[in-house]
Amino acid sequence: MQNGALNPEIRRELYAGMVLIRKFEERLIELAKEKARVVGMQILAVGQEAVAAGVVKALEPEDVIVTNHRSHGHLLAKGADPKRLMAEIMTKATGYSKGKAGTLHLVVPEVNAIMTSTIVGAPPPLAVGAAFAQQYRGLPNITVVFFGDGAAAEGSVHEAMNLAALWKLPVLFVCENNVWAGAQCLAEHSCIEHIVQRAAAYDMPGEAVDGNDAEAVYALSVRMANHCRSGRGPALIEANTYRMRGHGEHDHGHYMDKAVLEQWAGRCPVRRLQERLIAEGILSADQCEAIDAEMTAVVNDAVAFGDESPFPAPKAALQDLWAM
Ligand SMILES: Cc1ncc(C[n+]2csc(CCOP(=O)(O)OP(=O)(O)O)c2C)c(N)n1
Ligand SMILES: [Mg+2]
Repeated sequence: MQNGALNPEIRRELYAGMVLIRKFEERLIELAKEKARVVGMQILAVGQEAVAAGVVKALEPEDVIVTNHRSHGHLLAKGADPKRLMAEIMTKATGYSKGKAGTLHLVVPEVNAIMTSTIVGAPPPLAVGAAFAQQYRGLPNITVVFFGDGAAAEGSVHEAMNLAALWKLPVLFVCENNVWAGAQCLAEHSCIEHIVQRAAAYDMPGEAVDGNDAEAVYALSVRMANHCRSGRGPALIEANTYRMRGHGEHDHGHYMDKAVLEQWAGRCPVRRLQERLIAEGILSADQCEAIDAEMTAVVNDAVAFGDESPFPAPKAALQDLWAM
């Protein structure tokens, strides 16, 4: 169990982890502009890296994560190999699901990232199932589920919270409140501004956090993960952040207010942590540049690996099928 203390090593790892996610997704922005380079929607979490980095840093390797359509950062933070992740996003045979899942159905069982469901509201019930298995088997692990502010309005999420609380399941619900659900903002579909208020209805602890502050997210996540691990049932974190791009790269977000976007750009989680670590002498500017170069190289290698890999053979469509 971690104690949540922010030692220099953890702080540097939080920073490096966010830089990797940012570089990986910035490259996807470029690739999405190229015809047929990446297939399907590219749904990115640029500007939301602190949530992925901070929450996952609080976990043990055997802890499970279940995620949604905005999943790249969660999976990279959990330890997915950037090469195989990029290959899957490029639908190549060397990807995690042999190129059959693509970006929207990513799974990385090796790191216990067992499911990405793009059905809005589906991940929480799946997480309840995974947590039930952990409890039933007497495992010391927890399941974390990431879902959006839009998903929070789905009935399935309420059922999942109720059952998890009733059965005291080790589920950490993480609502990544980025204010938007497609082209709809929170005020249009929710009578409350803060999803965390819902925790009381299920008799579980709930706390909101600045979702653009990786260190704050980490500290709260350790506390909440320890609660879930102790057998006292689920907990809810609301990480307040902002969607900095359209819903996906196909969406130019014309309905978003540029002034608000600019305000949030000023709270970039990567730059904020960089400035803090430099000011406190935890990292030098040169070390930050070295991390930048290292992560750029990791992403370059991932793209090269994807480019060099073949598409799945047509006959692969008939393999790995499961029928009752
Ligand atoms: C059941 C269902 N309804 C609608 C959609 C279409 N859809 C995909 S993502 C999305 C918005 C989800 O918003 P939120 O949960 O806040 O996540 P965010 O996209 O902001 O990360 C919608 C409506 C879907 N995939 N599944
Ligand atoms: Mg949202």
